[in-house]
Parts: sequence; structure tokens; C-alpha cells
Amino acid sequence: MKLDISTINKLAEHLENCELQAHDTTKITDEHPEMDWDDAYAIQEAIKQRKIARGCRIVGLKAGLTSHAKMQQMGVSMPVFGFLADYFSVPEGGAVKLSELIHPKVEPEIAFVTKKALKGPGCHIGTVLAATDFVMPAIEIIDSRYRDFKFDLKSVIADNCSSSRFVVGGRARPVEDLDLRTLGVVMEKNGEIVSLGAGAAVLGHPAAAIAMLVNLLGERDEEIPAGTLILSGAITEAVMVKAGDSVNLRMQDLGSVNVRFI
Ligand code: 0L1
Ligand code: MG
Repeated sequence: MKLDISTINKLAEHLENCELQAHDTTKITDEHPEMDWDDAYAIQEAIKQRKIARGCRIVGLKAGLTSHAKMQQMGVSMPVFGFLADYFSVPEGGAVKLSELIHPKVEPEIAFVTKKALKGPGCHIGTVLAATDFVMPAIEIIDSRYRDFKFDLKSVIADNCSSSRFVVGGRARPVEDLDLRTLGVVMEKNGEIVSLGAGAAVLGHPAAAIAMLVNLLGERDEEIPAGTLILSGAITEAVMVKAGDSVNLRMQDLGSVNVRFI
């Protein structure tokens, strides 16, 4: 690690304040070009600990930048992971207040809920499927704290991978009878199709994103407990939203999930 603990805590406070007060900032590597990957995840962890200390619960995990469409859109080359706090969860069909966010975008994702603990190294698609209780459609609402979504990978990791809100709904189904690679996805904004794709857009198979996350956490000797909700990453590019927009995500065999922006 290149940063000392007081700098890590200062950067965590700065980024979390940007999130809580809905104001943007320049990317943190501008002032700290020396920071490394461990520093980036240490800042994310310090943000998580600040929330826990205030009484928030951590309700899940997310993999990000797991599709070529997303990597290309953001000009980066490696998947990342972050955490989901309790207040990020929006009820199915509910409303997201734009006054609480900076410049949100929506992403269609497959959410996994585990029934067995998962621990790397060596986790693969088969281990993930055997440990999955069910999958559900999810809309992730990302909101980078960086001005105009201009960042590099280390700055994004520190910013909890732009995590902001998420909605899960539709039909919860076990994976046995589903082919998650060919599972079709259609996302509409105000009744018009804005993006479409299939599960294979996520690292060839959405369970591969979960395996990647398990193996990354395994390097830190961390396991994912049974009953964890995990967002596997966007199947298409992220789509901007504004007040008055209504977003509907339809997933083959898994029903639909909706969210509004007010
Ligand atoms: O969930 C995601 O793929 C977001 C990762 C962070 C980059 C972004 O803000 O698009
Ligand atoms: Mg995402």
C-alpha cells in the first residue's frame, strides 16, 4: 500500500460525503497518483465501516464492469466489486428521488441469491450454480461521484464502484432450468426500448462474474455467506435517467421489474 491510514480515512470521508450530499468531485488519483489497488479497496472498506458505524446494514455485493459493453463505455479493462448498503434498496415499482443523486444511470443485471457459502480460490461457474438459491431481475442505479463519470479504475473502486441504489423483483427462480447465457433482456425507458442483450454479455456467463468476485475475495481470505444477494454486472451499457422517467426491465423467464425517478 502507498497511502497512510489517515489519507485513506480522509479520502473515504470525502467520497462518502459526496455520496450523501449528492455533489461531485474530481477523481482522487489526480491528487494521489501513487495509490495502488489495495489502497483503492481500503478506501472502499473505510466507507463501508463508516456506514456500519452509523447503523447501516450491508445487504449484498456487486460485480461491476463485467461486460465488454460496460468496459468499452467506461474506457477500462478489468471487473471490480463493491458492496450494497440497506438504504440502496428501492422497492419494486418504487421511486428514486433524483435530489439524492448526482447523475444516475440504470443497468440491467441478473441478481443471484446464494444458499451456500462461497470461498475462493478455485471457484468456477459450477460451484456458483450449485450454491445459488435463485436468480432475479435487477435494475442497478449507479451514480459515480466523479464529475461527468470521468475516472480511472482505482478511483472507481475507492468510490464503491458507483453503487447507489438497486431494485430487485420479478420472478425468483432456481437456476436448474435456466440457461443464463441465452437469457434475453429488454430494458425500456418511458415505454421505449433503450437497451437489449443476453446474459452471455457478462463474462460469457453471469455466474462467471460471481466466481470472479468469490476468487477476488478469497485472496483476502473472505467468504461470501449463504443468503447473500449479489448483482452480477450490467448486461448492456448504462442508460442516463432524469426526473419523470420510468424504467422497466423484462427478463426472459424471470418477469419484469420497474422503477421511477422523481
Ligand atoms: O456497476 C457497474 O458496472 C459500475 C462500475 C463503475 C463504473 C461506472 O460508474 O460505470
Ligand atoms: Mg452494475
